[in-house]
Amino acid sequence: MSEQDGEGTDPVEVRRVADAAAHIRDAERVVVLTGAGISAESGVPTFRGTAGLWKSFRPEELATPAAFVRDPRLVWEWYGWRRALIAECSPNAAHRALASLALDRPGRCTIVTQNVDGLHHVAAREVATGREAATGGDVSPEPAFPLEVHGAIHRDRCSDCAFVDDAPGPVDATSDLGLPSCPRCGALLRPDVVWFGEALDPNTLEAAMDAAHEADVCLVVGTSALVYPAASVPTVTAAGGGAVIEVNLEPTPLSRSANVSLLGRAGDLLPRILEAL
Ligand code: BJW
Ligand code: ZN
Repeated sequence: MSEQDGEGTDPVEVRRVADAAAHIRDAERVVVLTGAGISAESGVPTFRGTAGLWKSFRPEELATPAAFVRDPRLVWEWYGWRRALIAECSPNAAHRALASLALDRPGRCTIVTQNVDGLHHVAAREVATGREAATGGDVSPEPAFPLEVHGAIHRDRCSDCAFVDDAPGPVDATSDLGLPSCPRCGALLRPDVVWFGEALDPNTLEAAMDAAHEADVCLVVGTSALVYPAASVPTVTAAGGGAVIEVNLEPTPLSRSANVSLLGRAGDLLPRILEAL
């Protein structure tokens, strides 16, 4: 769609939005895979691309277990900066559209997110609260809570034992003494995220792959689809005969094989797909 066409008037895009909606409408089960692009319009930086985090920071110095062993203060400084940035961000129209989709299909729509920002959770609570106010009845946000396959940045976990908890507050990374330590075993705490070379939580990954396997449609939003095993979610659905719908600003390795590929902002396109259901 060119700018002068105005939103939603490009005939190819209008047809693709309708096709995407038809796939979702006809599906018994839907799995959604989201990546950093869905939170970009909320102000959370993506990883790859011209404005991505990896342009300014080297992943192997910050997002690997070896980096944490080598320089925990540097890693904590980076995560402290990202925690503070994310704390100022709110869900956008794309998060809310997906929360609505999942709340409308309890048990039949699973959101799998690679994001560690927690914005899907916030959107689920907001949309459920809005529905409670409108209906006067109880609406649980739980069906819209995502499987967070790369963890959650607002939690700490022990680098040695199984201790995990919400982070109590900012970390002072200016000295080794300021770094948080485990109340159980004394080892260093680290952010509860999955770094390169680390295994994903097996139960969360199994639930994601089961949802991908059972789904008739996989909706893929705002991911470069480069990082495995999360990038397998759409291929698992496709291998079982399901359709893949992709929403991204630019083409990805998935685009050519996707049944519907929509190029544009998730915050514009997802509400339109939902409206067309
Ligand atoms: C918009 C938009 C808008 C923008 N609207 N769209 C070769 C070498 C080394 C390793 C490997 C290798 N081959 C495979 C591996 C394994 C590796 C991997 O996949 N590497 C590839 C990069 C090659 N994977 C792993 O290491 C994983 N673990 C593993 O495999 O374990 C095996 C094991 C088993 C048993 C024992 C031990 C090990 C773990 C991967 C962990 C990834 N971690 C990170 C950091 C998380 C923590 C943190 O946040 O700090 O996860 S890396 C980073 O990438 C982050 C993301 O979740 C992940 C995916 O990125 P995402 O979400 O796709 O973001 P971008 O930026 O790439 O894309 C954004 C997209 O949005 C773009 O396409 C834009 O166009 C689009 N967009 N604005 C719509 N408004
Ligand atoms: Zn511990």
